[in-house]
Amino acid sequence: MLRTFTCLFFAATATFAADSLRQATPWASGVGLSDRIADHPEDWPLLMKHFAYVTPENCMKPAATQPSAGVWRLEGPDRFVEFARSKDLKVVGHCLVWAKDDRTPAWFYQDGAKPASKEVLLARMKEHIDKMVGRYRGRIATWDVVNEALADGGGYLRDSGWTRACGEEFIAKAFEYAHAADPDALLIYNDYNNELDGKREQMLKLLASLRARGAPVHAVGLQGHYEIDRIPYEALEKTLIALREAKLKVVVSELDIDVIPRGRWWADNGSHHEEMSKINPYANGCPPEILARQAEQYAKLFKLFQKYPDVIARVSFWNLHDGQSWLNKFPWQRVNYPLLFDRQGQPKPAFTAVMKELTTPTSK
Ligand code: 9MR
Repeated sequence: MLRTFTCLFFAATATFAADSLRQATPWASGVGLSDRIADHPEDWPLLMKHFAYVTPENCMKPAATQPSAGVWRLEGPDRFVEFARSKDLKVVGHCLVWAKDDRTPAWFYQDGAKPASKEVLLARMKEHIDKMVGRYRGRIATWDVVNEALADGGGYLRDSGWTRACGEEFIAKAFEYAHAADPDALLIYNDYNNELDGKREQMLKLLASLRARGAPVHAVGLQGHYEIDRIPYEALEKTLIALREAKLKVVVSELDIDVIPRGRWWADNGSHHEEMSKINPYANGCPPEILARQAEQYAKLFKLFQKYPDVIARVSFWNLHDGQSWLNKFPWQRVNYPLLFDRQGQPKPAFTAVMKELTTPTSK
């Protein structure tokens, strides 16, 4: 009798865990979501079954929240936060400063006809951060404070209105202001390709410098926008080890695996754009062998993550299912399949492979 009960108990536990990502991961399970999630009840069951943390895809960005000086658009973020509260989901605020000129509303940098001074720019940044972090204090426990400040292709920081006026000080200040506005919030530095050799060293230099200034950085976001057959497992592992040594937590903040390689889009001064914008190989469905390869590569990624449960605090996907992925539109229009769930919200081979990896004790 007891044995039967025990078996049933374990069978039930295993079935439940093998079925739900948020039950199976040793870290928090998250997802970036369309800002209109509150209007889409058809997405709620999938969302709540697998994810505990939600990041609004666009509505909390500076360009959306304060498009011109003192003009605030907070209905979208308010609805998002209220929706999350009603479903008992935790919100990742994204993002307070996006250190790219095309992502920062131009007014931030201008003071009449001349460029804003460091003092003016920092005062504007403080006002923005105070408003956002203060408004959601107690309701948003995690913030992407600074996004994408590291330069691509070597060097150190990305050139932007922020660095031109403030050097690297704006990054430390952003963290100080966010911490002052909510001392309980977990504060993240978020970037892409920061696990790669080269950009990793730039990041470690930045983190050391922030630490020396006493800036309250609690975790690093590795966005994890990968491409099939080009997942940088080794570099990623080196980065996880380096961040463990630096005593920083890691969040994989925007995970996906594009099945249509896109790297060449940025090569050779953009001269391949015209040719590439015609590439749409899977418009009528993704071949099973591609989905199988993607599944294998996702599983290998999760196998690696599982070696670092003390480092990885959260893994968030960027979008709920293939039909909602930003990669259907960026950098050109195509039908893409980067996530664990298909356009009907059904589990793909990648989901099965990841769950198998997470629930098979021998693979750890
Ligand atoms: O997925 C987002 C897309 O809908 C927006 O048009 C774009 C510009 O705001 O940002 C995308 O999300 C980005 C995220 O905010 C930061 N990391 C890279 C993400 C993909 O570009």
